[in-house]
Amino acid sequence: MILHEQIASQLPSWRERYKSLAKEHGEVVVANVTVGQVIGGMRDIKSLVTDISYVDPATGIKFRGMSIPEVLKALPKPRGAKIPYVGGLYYLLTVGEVPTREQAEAVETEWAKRADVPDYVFKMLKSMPRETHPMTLFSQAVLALQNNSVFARRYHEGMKKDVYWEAALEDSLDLTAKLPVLAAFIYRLKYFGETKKPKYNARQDYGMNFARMMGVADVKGYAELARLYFILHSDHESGNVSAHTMHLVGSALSDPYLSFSASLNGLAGPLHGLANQECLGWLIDVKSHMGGVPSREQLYQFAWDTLNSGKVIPGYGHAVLRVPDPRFTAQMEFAKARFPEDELVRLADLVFDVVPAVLKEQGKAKNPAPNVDAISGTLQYYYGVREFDFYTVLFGVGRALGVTPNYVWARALGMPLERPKSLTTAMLEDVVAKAAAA
Ligand code: HAX
Repeated sequence: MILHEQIASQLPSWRERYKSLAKEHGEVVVANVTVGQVIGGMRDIKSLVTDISYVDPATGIKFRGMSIPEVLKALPKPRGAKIPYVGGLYYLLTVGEVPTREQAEAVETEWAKRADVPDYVFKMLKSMPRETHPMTLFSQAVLALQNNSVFARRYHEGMKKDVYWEAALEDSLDLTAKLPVLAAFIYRLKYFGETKKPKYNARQDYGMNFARMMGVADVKGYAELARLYFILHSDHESGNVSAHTMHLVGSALSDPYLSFSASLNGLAGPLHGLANQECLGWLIDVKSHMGGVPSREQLYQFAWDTLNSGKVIPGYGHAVLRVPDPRFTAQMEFAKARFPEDELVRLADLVFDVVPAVLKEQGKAKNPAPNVDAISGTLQYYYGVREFDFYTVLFGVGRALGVTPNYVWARALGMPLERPKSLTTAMLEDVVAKAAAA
């Protein structure tokens, strides 16, 4: 299988570099850790390694060293499409090289072979109360698949450490292949009461399959958006909650299903993936409050009213980025190229014009610029996917494309159990007292 061969050929040199860092340079200091970081959510502590993506505060995410516009330009596209194959992105993230059309299509073929979901998973989903949050259903479905884990089975049979990654890759491909089916089934079940098992079509790509299984009216248009959305949400280096959770749980040698289900549970938090449903809610609130797209002055006032009521303006600010998120820009360009007159797109554009200034005046947010969530719901809404609480599931499908290659490489490089050290408050106060006395 194509990804397997590529990883296998790169592995000796990566292992050598990794081993040399650990064995010969283990004592070299990377950075100091401050009290502020210890009590501040470990913010910015440089303590993780990944070669799959890197977030530059000044320019945004780079996938294997490539910016979003470069990735969207370089990856092969399905015939007649403007947005690349998701399989090509998966190849790029996993292997570190831009694939040829054949290589991208080989990943798509691999997914088509593995997309079948066992019946008991649908039964389980159907038996859940209808009001269950779709992220809960999604995470449960992933967990339900766990008994098919090649990694777990082979581990219990006595797998050698240096081939962990092969079993991890098997699970990763099986899992990512099934996610569009699960997500689309949850969508049709929860909001339309449909119980029919969606069918993956081997002649269509990942994005087109998803669009068709979702049952949207404009399948071709939505397939383009689905590809863009999954690509943009795939990876954001490894310190964010969903990626870090996958890494942490995986470091205990929990298989990819167990690890990704945990990752989804982190993604479901309001400060992480759930933010995208809140962003669109805020935009629609503005629209209904003002009876349409407001004037700049009205929007300025509405933004201040939101802040004065103690709420954040969703879609703005970022823990690491200090510029507009290139994932926001890519989605805004997508919308402006296809439906520039849409009211919500015009409103999102106006918000982009007004809100950064408001946040700057308030002076709290370190980054007053938009993040990925400021526009993503608007695009879904345009294509008729208007159930806000489903949006995080879409994020989850995308996120799997980044966290599973990370999982595979973590096993390939023999990354150890993650175990940071804790201190008590008194110990921390002692550190401060000693620093003051010195
Ligand atoms: N509106 C109002 N206040 C904001 C703000 C916003 N959009 N963004 C930051 N602030 C405030 C913070 O609440 C914080 O206030 P306090 O000091 O009173 O606690 C202060 O500015 C400093 O925060 P920061 O250091 O700039 O930002 P953080 O790293 O703490 O948080 C967040 C980053 C993204 C969580 C934050 O900007 C926020 O809450 N934004 C709105 C929600 C949102 O868009 N979340 C989606 C993030 C993207 C993502 O990860 N998706 O999965």
